Amino acid sequence: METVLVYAGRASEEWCQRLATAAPEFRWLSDVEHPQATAATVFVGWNPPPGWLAGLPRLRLVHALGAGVDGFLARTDLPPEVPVLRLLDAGMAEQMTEYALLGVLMWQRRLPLYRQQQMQARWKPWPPRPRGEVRVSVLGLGRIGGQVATALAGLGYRVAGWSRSARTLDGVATRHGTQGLDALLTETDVLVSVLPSTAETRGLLDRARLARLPQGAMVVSAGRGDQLVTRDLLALLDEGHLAAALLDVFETEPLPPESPLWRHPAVILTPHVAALTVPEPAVRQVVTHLRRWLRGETLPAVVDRRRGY
Ligand code: NDP
Ligand code: OXD
Repeated sequence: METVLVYAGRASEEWCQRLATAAPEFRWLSDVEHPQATAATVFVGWNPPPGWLAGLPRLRLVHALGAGVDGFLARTDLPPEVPVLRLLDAGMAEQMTEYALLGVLMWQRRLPLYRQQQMQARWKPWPPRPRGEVRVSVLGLGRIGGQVATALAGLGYRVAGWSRSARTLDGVATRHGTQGLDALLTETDVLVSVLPSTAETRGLLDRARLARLPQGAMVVSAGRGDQLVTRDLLALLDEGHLAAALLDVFETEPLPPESPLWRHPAVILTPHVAALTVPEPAVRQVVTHLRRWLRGETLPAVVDRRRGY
């Protein structure tokens, strides 16, 4: 019987019980002090404390309880030969679509401008912006971003998308590569980033790229915070080139109290909640993946460590 160690902070025991109920053929443990813990061959969880995985000498597989694995790949206690699996959508794409839509509607219905007018007690209506004229660009067209882009296109927005390799998506004008990005930015009213954090995406949205967005554009950042250069974003907001930003992810989380983002009038921020892990589909997926792994079958959720996602 394979032993699986589970860690999810204060929710470790709850996750452990859910997983044990769904797959009793594994021995599930959430207590690292348990005498059997060092026998664990599999780790399932999120953000274990630094050094934690070094206590598992027989570790052969890691399954993240999330979609982005940059945190796992940056660890020094995770041997490079141990495969890392991740969640594939598992209920997160729908939430991310809602989050993106929130940003798109803010821009479409001119909420940042009406907010400014409200502060000045100014009553001034503006003409409507038809959906078909709102240009939304989604960066990252994977399990989550792909669904965000097609859902927004289905609602009637003019959607473009960007990925590393060439992709085809119904109703979405797709581009890839650096040149593809530069061209796409000039035709974007609302930029939605759902990219993973990798060596290639870190610092991607800097002043030069953000300045390519048309005057008055808006940024929605929900992939990883290190893609967006905060000081460049703030400068472009202060200069009035960008209208607003809806931010869910940050280079340092929790966002430090001294960050100017907290109090900037054109920024709305949320504490990394754009798409939370949903227990039922996540448990189903983890169990399916572990059973396939046990049978020696091909796994669809293995992270490519060289690519970084
Ligand atoms: P996927 O791995 O399925 O998709 C990643 C997408 O990003 C792919 O389309 C990929 O291109 C593209 N991409 C990666 N690197 C580059 C690059 N250098 N240039 C252009 N495109 C690139 O990931 P998911 O869709 O499952 O998740 C995406 C990210 O969303 C996660 O990594 C995580 O960081 C974030 N996330 C945030 C949450 C939140 O609550 N804020 C919740 C869940 C996830 P290609 O198609 O060519 O491979
Ligand atoms: C994830 C996240 O990657 O929560 O799942 O950001």
